[in-house]
Amino acid sequence: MAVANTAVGKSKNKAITGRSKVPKPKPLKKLSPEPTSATTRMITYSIDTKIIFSVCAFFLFFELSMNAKNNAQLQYKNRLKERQASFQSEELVKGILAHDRLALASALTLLESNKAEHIQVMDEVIERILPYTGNSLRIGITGVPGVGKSTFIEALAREVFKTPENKLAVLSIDPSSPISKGSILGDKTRMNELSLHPNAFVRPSPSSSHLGGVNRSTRESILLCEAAGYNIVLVETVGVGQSETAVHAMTDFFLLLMLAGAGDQLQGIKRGIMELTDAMVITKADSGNELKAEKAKGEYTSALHLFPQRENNWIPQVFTTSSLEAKGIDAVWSEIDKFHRWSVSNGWKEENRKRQLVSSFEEQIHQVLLHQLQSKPQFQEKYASTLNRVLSKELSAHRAAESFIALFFSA
Ligand SMILES: Nc1nc2c(ncn2[C@@H]2O[C@H](COP(=O)(O)OP(=O)(O)O)[C@@H](O)[C@H]2O)c(=O)[nH]1
Ligand SMILES: [Mg+2]
Repeated sequence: MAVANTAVGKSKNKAITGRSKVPKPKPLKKLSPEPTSATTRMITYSIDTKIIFSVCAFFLFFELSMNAKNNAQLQYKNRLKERQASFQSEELVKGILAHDRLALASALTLLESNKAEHIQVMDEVIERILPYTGNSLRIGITGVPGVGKSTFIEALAREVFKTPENKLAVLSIDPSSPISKGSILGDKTRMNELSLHPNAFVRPSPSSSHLGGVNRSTRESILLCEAAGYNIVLVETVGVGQSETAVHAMTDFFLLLMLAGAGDQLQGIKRGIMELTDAMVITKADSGNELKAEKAKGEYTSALHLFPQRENNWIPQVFTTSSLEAKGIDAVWSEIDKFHRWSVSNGWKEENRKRQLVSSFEEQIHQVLLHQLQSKPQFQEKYASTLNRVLSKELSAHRAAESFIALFFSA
């Protein structure tokens, strides 16, 4: 179109100059033909391409800037979380070392959490309080539900507090019943009377929190209590399942509570647990039950003699008690105290603690390894296929485990 306009303009100028012979006006240059459809397509195409390019560039720029912004935000949030975590762990450590009950309670709550940031905080806290741990007598108490553990602990605490400097922490492992979805330790877990004592700290221990289960969380709960100034830490556990062996592996003195006349079978007490006890207590020796309790004491004393001698040469005794009538509790406490002084003076306490740490370390290796394997995306599939080969008798369990682990280490 621009070309056509110029032609018209030139012929007009010549007419104005007034020359004699007015030249025939040149025929107007033929307007260039209407663009063909191919040209239209080309132009449209080039315009489209430009538009597309610009749009793409815009979106690319937008995306990049958004990404950069998001990354910056994420980094900021992570830095903030880290700072909050270290701030939180700093506060907790300070509080615990200042023997502040609230700080101890908060730390124990965080131990129960599965949130990554809480795990990070608690890992930091545990590491920092470690130098202030270990200076306590750790007592494990086990027995079937209803045997009277919680009531016994309250009665024992009265003995403990006859020495005013004593500070007692009670951790109750309460494996909530999977059927009733409720606590099987019941209301007594709270130990209301004991909880009110200024030198006592009562707390249900997380039965299984993050990586490591009962063992790790209870062990770390014990450490927290020690760092918070408790010189006696008592762990109550139900004598069913695995928790009593776990508790034995983290305490210095292990006490088994039994009912008179209920029968070992009924009480679900395995021979293995009797082998672990440092003392046995026949509970509820009152209300006409005294003779039965004395008889049970004799039977269990003979039964304990049948076990091979302990590596530490300690001879476990059997006691009868009534927590309600405060009978026999003082004898049990003085036995525990005697054991403690004896095991400190002959080095057994230290040796046993060392062994416990070694097995705890080995156990954690298994746990961490398993956790890392489980976090691999192919874990489920490979696990199922390898297990099938074991079930179909194609592979032995040992070979299967080796090849299963190799799958992940070679990847
Ligand atoms: N007669 C009598 N009853 C007791 C004694 N100790 C505990 N009990 C009762 O036994 C029941 C279970 O006690 P508890 O301490 O909660 O047992 P846990 O489940 O082993 O902790 C409660 O009703 C107590 O009152 C005792 O020494 N004598
Ligand atoms: Mg109880």
